[in-house]
Amino acid sequence: MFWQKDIETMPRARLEELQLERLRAMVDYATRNVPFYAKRLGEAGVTAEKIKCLSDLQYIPFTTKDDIRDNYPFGLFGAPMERIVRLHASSGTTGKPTVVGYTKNDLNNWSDQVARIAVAAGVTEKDIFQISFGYGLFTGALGLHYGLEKIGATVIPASSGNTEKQLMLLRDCGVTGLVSTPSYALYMGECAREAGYPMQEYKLRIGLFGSEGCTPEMRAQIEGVWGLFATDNYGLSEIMGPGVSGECEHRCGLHFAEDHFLPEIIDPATLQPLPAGETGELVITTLTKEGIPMLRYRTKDISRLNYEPCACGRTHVRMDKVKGRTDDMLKIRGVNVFPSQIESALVGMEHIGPHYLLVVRRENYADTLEVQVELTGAELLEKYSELEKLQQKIREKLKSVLGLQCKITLVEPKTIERFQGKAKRIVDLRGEGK
Ligand code: DLL
Repeated sequence: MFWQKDIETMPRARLEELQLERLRAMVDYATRNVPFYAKRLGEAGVTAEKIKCLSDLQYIPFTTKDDIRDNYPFGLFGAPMERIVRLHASSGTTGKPTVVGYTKNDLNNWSDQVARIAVAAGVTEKDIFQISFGYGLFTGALGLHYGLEKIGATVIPASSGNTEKQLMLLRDCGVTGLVSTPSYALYMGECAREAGYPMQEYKLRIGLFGSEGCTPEMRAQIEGVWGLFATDNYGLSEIMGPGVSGECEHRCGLHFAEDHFLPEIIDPATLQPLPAGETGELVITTLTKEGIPMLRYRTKDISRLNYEPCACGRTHVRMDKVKGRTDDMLKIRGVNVFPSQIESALVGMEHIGPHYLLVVRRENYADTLEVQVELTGAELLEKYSELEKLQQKIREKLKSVLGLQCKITLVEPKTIERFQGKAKRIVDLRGEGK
């Protein structure tokens, strides 16, 4: 099923023509309306006329989160405030937030982009969706909200928190679709099992999960608990919010809304564009955004682009599930470690739950990685030799996946913190001399 079939299945040659046309217009728009871009592009000698093909994108300077912060709050806006109808801000916890603005056209495009990924996952107007993202400056809740309403689905703006009430709404309203982070969906599942109602009383059939990574192993657990079909969707507030890319029913990569966003992969060390098919940092240029145009925004997310045609008929490029962030990547004794690798190795192992915490320390000038893993039942705590065997098994598995010796700590059920928004799984104590 498609939301905007003509666009989603547009032949690539035509799509690329459209992108080129829009890229030129965007460079012109940014130069005329945003003094920051006028200066940056001027210094780099880039003008709309000089862009002859899509690969000329490489001459445009990058934009970073710091650029947005340095121009706080509205310095990068491309439209005057009377045309801005909504503000959002990023979920970052340090310093000033990055504020983004939307015109009416932006909101209209945004809801279509979200509707596309929802319909691609199988959502119809008959669905009743509970949105368990926090409503507020975060783009997740309102982004999904308007996209789902546009399709005609019923939307319950439950927001995050109060898990008991969430479960009551799911049951009493016959909710068929859930929007949340994958970690919260898993936590709700745990609570639902404990609440004692038969799981058959829940009617959930589709989960639209995003805003944080979710390994296939973790997804299988969520699907197992709820008996639903889950898809992954990606986005970031600096570019729009959710709806930048999302999986179709084949779940073999996230289709990018390429008529609105132009993706590239660069080497984060050399900043050079990488050839198609290589893994690196995702960089995005908005092609239609008026409120806050972004030219070559460095997302810090690690992914790969796949231009092979997809069985669903969509022609828009697929990005791999985000492997991690360049700033999430842990360097432990010279080895690059992504939390997602650890998650894949742990989830599904017998006796342990899907919740974990990574603690990095510096001891005697060497980095150490402690992996805290939660037991599913307390009975094993009594059996010391069994515990040791399990620890050994996890240690060996991680050694073979990461090539690194880790300290494994098994902790009692329900002791690792649960999150209603994005999960925080890393505690890095190296800067604290511990
Ligand atoms: O998280 C937008 C969003 C909301 C996307 C709801 C999907 C669903 P920010 O708060 O600005 O925006 O955070 C953006 O979150 O750069 C990624 O590192 C991460 N992220 C978002 N979606 C995914 C995903 C929203 N599906 C940052 N998989 C991004 C992995 C994701 N990471």
